[in-house]
Amino acid sequence: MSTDAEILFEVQHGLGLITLNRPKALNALTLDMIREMERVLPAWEADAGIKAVVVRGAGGRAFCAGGDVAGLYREQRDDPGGTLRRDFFREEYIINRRIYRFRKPWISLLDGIDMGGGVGLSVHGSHSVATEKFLFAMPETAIGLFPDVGGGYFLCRLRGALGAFLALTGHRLKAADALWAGIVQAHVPSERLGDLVAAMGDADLSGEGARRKVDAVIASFATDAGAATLPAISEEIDRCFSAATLQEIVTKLRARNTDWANKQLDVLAKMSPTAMKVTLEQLRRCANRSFEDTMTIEYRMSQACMRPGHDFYEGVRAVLIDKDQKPQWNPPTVEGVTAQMVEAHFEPVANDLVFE
Ligand code: QUE
Repeated sequence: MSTDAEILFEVQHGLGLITLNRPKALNALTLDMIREMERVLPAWEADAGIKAVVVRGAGGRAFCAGGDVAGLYREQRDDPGGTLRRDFFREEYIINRRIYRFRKPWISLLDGIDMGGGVGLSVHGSHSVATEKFLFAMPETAIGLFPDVGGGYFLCRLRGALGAFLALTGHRLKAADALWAGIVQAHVPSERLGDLVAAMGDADLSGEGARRKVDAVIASFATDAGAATLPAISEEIDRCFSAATLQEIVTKLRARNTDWANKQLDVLAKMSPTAMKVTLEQLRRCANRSFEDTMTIEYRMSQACMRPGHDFYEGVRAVLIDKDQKPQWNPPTVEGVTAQMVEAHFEPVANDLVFE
């Protein structure tokens, strides 16, 4: 096994161990990494010698910062006829669904940044463990995208309007808040993760109760994550972010005129107006849908975001390429985003992603 590969696969003590290995890019997910997972995971799921999958990030800073959106940007610029923008989202969402439906424990060790595409590799599995270095966000509206990788599934299932709040603002959560939200199941100190994996390798995880057995092993390493901050703002979040339209959310935040509400208005003012309206419509359409239906909707949305001139390219340029942090959104205001522009993100595409 070469250790300069972007993703590493090992089998140890009956555990399938995946290491995302692009530490300089915070382990951002490439199509090659996705394809390697799709090559290995069906075999691991069928292999009676593998009792669970453990996934982690190399380098000590990140689990996974997201999808390789810079790669998508470069293709649009240098190779407009390329197929990466078509294939990347399709194959990524197929992996997200494979994790959601995986018939063995899927245990994510979240020892650092877990954002966007990283969340899609962790939150749909059976167990997510966060350390003191854990940092969660769905930050896509900052780059003109929407919270994909099944954001339409798990965000809709968070309490109250928390999902809409996280999706629109990209608000970051540490372990205590992620526990409170139900996004992770335990806090374990970073220095204990090696022992946790060893204990998982020693454990008998066979049979029906595998999930509970993994719960017990993780619980034996779990420590207090400290105080959560979300409980104190939960009522305010629900009051403002449960409104049906972006304009109403903004109106409610303005009417509050608290430090917290004004801060949220400042945050929203930086995000793509199109992406925010599309995201609210995503959450509305995905509510109470199956995982598979959600991914079909999100695939259509992803392809709309890849069309030339979409805010996505301007967002990636401003945040990751030129790093000027000054995207020029088009349209520049929420009022300029028409219903027709939003609707265009939900229309069927030529190569629709449909699960039987
Ligand atoms: C929104 C995003 C992403 C982002 C920043 C945003 C995202 C993503 C990255 C990222 C970060 C560091 C890297 C890298 C990519 O940043 O999805 O290659 O080294 O992958 O505001 O959605």
